[in-house]
Amino acid sequence: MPSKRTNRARWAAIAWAALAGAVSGAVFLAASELVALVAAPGASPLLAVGSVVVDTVPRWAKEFAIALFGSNDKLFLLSTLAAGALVAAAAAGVLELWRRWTGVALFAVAGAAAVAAATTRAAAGGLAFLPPLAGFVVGSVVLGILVGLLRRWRGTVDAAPAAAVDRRRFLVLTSIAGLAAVAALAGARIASAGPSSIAAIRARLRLPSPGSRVAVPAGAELPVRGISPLFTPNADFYRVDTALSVPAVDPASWRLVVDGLVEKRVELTFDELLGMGLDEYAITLTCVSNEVGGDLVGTARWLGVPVRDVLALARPRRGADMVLSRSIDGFSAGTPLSALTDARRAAILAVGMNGEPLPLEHGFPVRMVVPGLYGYVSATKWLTRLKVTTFAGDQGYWTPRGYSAKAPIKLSSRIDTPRVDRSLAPGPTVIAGVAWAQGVGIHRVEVQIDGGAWQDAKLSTPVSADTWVQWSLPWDATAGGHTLSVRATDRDGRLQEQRRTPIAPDGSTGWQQTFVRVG
Ligand SMILES: Nc1nc2c(c(=O)[nH]1)N[C@H]1C(S)=C(S)[C@@H](COP(=O)(O)O)O[C@H]1N2
Ligand SMILES: [Mo]
Repeated sequence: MPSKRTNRARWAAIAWAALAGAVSGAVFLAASELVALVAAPGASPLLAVGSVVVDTVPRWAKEFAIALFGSNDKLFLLSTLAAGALVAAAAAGVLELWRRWTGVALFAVAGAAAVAAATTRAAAGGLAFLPPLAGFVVGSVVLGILVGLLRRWRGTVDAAPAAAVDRRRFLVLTSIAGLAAVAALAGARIASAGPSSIAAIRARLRLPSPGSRVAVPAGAELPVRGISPLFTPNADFYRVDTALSVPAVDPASWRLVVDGLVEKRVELTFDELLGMGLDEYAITLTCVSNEVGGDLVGTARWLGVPVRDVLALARPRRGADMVLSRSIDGFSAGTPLSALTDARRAAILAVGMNGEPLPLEHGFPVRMVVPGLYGYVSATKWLTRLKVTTFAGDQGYWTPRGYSAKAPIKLSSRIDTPRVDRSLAPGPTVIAGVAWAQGVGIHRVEVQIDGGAWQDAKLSTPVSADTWVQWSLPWDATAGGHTLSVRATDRDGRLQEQRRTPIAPDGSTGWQQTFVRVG
């Protein structure tokens, strides 16, 4: 029967082995991040595996992460993956102590999975296999050394002088490896978060001035504190995409390919696209994931070229009814061909946003913007290809993941102020917000206070039918709790749908209701 003492010693050895494994795992990750930094940007195992997770998680998991963490959902995913990797690495340490090479074998499985993930990404270069491979080699060597030292230390009698030496060797080497891994990981993060060469190229880029600018009529902006500005500043514009790291696309090597069901395959450079003539368009962009009252909506002055001008160069064939736009990172959106060729609809390839080149996170150097269609079926960022095709033969990224193939933006309205989370003093105040009905325009916005009569709000002068309008209603707020509701009617006389429906499969409906406490 093993004594208490040997039992305790066994558990101590297992704990040390787990630590050695976790440290070796950190070294694995750090080595691959460093190699990724120089040899194959974007092929970091964590990012590559994370991207595979993003592409394969069920819809409810994605919605849960966004609901819980908002724009931090990516950080949450990467932290979870890193934590999982360290736990697995600790297990590899214990395995390696139990039997030589078994821990290394576990590292090999992880490395192979990471190589598979990195090399199958849409943007993968020829060296994408290198970072995970380098990580595996360095991580396994460290694992072998640390567990070897641990064996020698635990194999000797505790009191023997040799044990003290082996113990010190193990502890010193484990600490050094751990600290080096943490330093390298932090360094790699800082280096990849710092201003990239593409950010510098963007900063130097001067776009030609537009042939026409957005005309902002008098009264387009209501002077109400707390209301959404007519044009959302780039820094505040919502961001939604599947990219764990922002794709770096150099305009000098950027090409747009137009192919598929066309008379002539067309390839355009960035300068050729700019040469087609740029105009400015005020368009409200909306995400299908926007809950009623949510903030995944924004308006910008987009600078761009009509998509129909580019399609005209390629001459779509009869029978085509969809354009599959593709991003450098593999995302794709299926847009009705008719929405892109319709001369009354300003579907554009945008290069500028609110007077600047597109920010990197918003699709630099070229993205699509189509008024009236949710972003996932139209607004492809980091655009590289337009494939003229059919709905019968092709699908955009989100269609097999539970969202409709076609998704016009639903008429909606939002209360910006007063806000649930701010206290309000009794007395005269203003209830205000925004409303949108792209392509049609807003006819009326009504507000209901505490279940009373619906009251007409004042509307701002619309910039265009594709732009949201602001609305406001003066209110003499009395002390106590109040319920505020809003609903809009479009210029075709259609009232905003009252029934609450979820965002999937084609956008939320319902009237926003908020509760405010006055006094
Ligand atoms: N390459 C790429 N483009 C994309 C997406 C994406 O995941 N990848 N998401 C789309 C979605 S769902 C929306 S709502 C808009 C959001 O654009 P924004 O991030 O500039 O606001 O981009 C669209 N374009
Ligand atoms: Mo979206």
